[in-house]
Amino acid sequence: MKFLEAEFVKGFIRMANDGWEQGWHERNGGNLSYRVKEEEVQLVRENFAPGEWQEIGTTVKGLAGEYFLVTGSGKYFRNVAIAPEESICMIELDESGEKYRIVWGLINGGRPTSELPSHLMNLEVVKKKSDGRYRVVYHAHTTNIIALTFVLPLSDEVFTRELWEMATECPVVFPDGIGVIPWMVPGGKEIAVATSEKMKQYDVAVWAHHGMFATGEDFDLTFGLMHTVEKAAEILVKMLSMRSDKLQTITPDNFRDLAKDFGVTLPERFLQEK
Ligand code: 2HA
Ligand code: ZN
Repeated sequence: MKFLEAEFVKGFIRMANDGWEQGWHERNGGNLSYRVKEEEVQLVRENFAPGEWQEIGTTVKGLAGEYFLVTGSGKYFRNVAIAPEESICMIELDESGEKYRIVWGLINGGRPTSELPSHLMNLEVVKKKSDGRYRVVYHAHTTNIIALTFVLPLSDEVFTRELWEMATECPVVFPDGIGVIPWMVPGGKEIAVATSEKMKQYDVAVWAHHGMFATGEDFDLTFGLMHTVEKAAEILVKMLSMRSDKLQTITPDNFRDLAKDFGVTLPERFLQEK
């Protein structure tokens, strides 16, 4: 099968374009990765032209030998749908989990996303916590979440509770809450370790003054998660722009009732009286 005709490739490209259309990917901002299923690898294997092995910059033993579809470093989400073979690539990891090689894409040269260590360390952690179901990691420069990192305390509890209060669906969509990481230099192992620590517990991590990471089983769930959190952040920004306090809101007991009816568990540490 031609590489670009495979459904998983089409889904990846559509998600990248959806993020561009949301305004989350100025210039080369953001990156996306997908842990490819074994049967999907077989579908497109005839297109592979393996390059040289390169260092990942970290070790991901739990992903050894697997294949990933990832956006390219310095490439623009705006171009993914019109020139995917220049903008994205498929990589293979070696058996030590320390090296990768490009097997398809980036035909005009380039490397996988500058955030490859964060993507792979997150994918390793979420694969483990979900018994292999989670396959997508998405990083976007979501405007309203970034704005909130200047005015809210950078705590998991505050971000989770404030965003939950902004839309009734929020605690159902991200019942585990969200993690927040203080400003760090992007692109390296240190921020990758900090983010993957948060991902053991949450499906969303906020990078202060930078953006967000979201993870999930497939493109719909992961894009939907990013979209829901950012929409809640937009409501909070609007609310705080009108006045600094709330006349009324969703209360801790409202959340407990919601949790019962929707069959989700909401940790009590997010439901403390303020
Ligand atoms: O430019 O978003 O975090 C890509 C990025 C780096
Ligand atoms: Zn970024």
